[in-house]
Amino acid sequence: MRVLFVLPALTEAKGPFFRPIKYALFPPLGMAQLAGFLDTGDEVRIIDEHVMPDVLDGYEDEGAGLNKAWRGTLADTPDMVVIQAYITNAHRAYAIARYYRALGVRVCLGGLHVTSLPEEADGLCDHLFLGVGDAMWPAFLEDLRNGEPKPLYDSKDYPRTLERLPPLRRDLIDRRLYLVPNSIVVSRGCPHRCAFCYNSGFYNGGRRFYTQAVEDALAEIERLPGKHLYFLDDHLLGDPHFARALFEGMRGMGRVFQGAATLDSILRGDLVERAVDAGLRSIFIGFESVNEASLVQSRKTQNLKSNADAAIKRLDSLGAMINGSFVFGLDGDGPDVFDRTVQWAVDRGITTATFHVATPYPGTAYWDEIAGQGRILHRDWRLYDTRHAVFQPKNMTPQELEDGYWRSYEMFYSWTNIARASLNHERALSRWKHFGYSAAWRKLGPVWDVAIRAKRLGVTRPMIETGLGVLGRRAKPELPSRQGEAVSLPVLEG
Ligand code: B12
Repeated sequence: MRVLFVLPALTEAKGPFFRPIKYALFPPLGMAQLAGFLDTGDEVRIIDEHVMPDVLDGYEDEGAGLNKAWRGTLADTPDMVVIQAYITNAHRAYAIARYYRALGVRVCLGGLHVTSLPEEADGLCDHLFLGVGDAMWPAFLEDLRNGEPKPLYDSKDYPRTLERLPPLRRDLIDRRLYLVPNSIVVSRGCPHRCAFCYNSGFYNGGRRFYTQAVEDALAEIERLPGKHLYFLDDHLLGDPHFARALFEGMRGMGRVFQGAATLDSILRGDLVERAVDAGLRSIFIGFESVNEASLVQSRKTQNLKSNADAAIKRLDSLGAMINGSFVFGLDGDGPDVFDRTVQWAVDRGITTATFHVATPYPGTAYWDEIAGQGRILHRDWRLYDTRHAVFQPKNMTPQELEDGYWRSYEMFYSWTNIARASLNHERALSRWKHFGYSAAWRKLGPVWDVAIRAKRLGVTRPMIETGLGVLGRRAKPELPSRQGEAVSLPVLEG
């Protein structure tokens, strides 16, 4: 079988003049995972439109033909096309599905967005997949071999497990195209139930949080070259037993890594010390809001119960940088929320901040609430990118919300605030680390862009590692220092 996997990109990621670095951060792990289930005799290719030529010419639904870059390749004559739709790329995913369907190619469509709104995929594909793919995808392949593939597969009808998965087909990924080819996922889902999170709908009807076997996770890590890893798990510390065993296994591997976790997990036991000991250098934390009413609305109970200052202090004393994530426009927020949030983050020495315009995703409790109140402004999913106000906020206008969002980035990454925030660390080394890192990330955009266009991201990696080498060193001398470098990337900025 000739199988083409496609991760479609949204228009912005394909801009002829500027392509934000965030689209070249991570390879399509979901596609590489599904490709792992195919037979050795199958011919397989993954196209990630974020970093490769578009599959189709033009972004119009009608009349788009195969891009000449792909003529004469597998993309020209596949037997089956597998497409992943997330919210902002859904429009593009549907165009690609239509194109191949019209050619009579078997089209499989899955991913977060079609799981929330399966009706949108009606008539666009031969097989629709709802939910996480790891168990239903091999079941589909089996049905296909037996000549009885079904039109609809739902992950709630299959066991949810990461045990005994075939290794990801990383050989299908061109590492040179990504800044962080060593991204890795060792779990699915999250133990929490925040109202705005896609998890609430995606993992319906079955296990909502589960991990790989520790040995499998360690084996996957061993297969990755270099030092730096980025765990894309929603909550790396979500299962303390698993996390402890993982960090124990990673000790001595000489890795440096980044990942995401919740506030409460930073304060629980000594897990975070074990993580730092294993190489954790920077952590993504969803603080979400400085307003209690907004935290209540988003059901972020783990934040309400936790002492943010204590968690930040603890990470600072361990030399781990923080990428804080904040959402604006929840019902507890008024027009003062932007200044207050930036001030809060600067005062606490948060190294990098990721701001989001609150965005109700279909399938979430937050969507149900806002849509139920008739506050959704439109359903152009391309603008559901957490930078546009797509709903009527309670205490400001949509324009005020968007303006405040952009202003927050400007304020947070002003030289004055970078300098101020840098000074809010206990140790001098952490202060320099903070200053160097946030300055580099925010102010060197054009350099990244050139590197992306020249497909030379691989070249920039050691550059950053060297640049941050000294800075990544452990702040606490009594904890054994295993390695010098850290690449610390904030992720998923809007
Ligand atoms: C990496 C990443 C990106 C990368 C690109 C995607 C990539 N390379 O895969 C980048 C940085 C470009 C990106 C951008 C955005 N992202 Co993003 N991203 C992620 C992240 C952190 C990891 C994705 C991943 O690798 N997961 C691990 C793999 C194994 O899982 P998977 O990709 O989901 O694939 C599995 C299933 O979905 C399913 N599946 C998927 N497709 C198909 C197809 C078939 C046929 C089948 C059978 C199964 C199947 O099976 C796969 C294997 O189990 C997720 C969060 C997360 N933990 O998943 C958010 C996430 C996907 N992103 C999200 C969002 C909102 C965005 C943005 C739109 C907004 C933002 N501010 O970040 C932007 C887009 C920017 C814009 N301007 O519009 C949301 C999506 C919500 C939704 N309803 O669609 C997520 C879930 C984060 C969140 N918590 O809200 N993102």
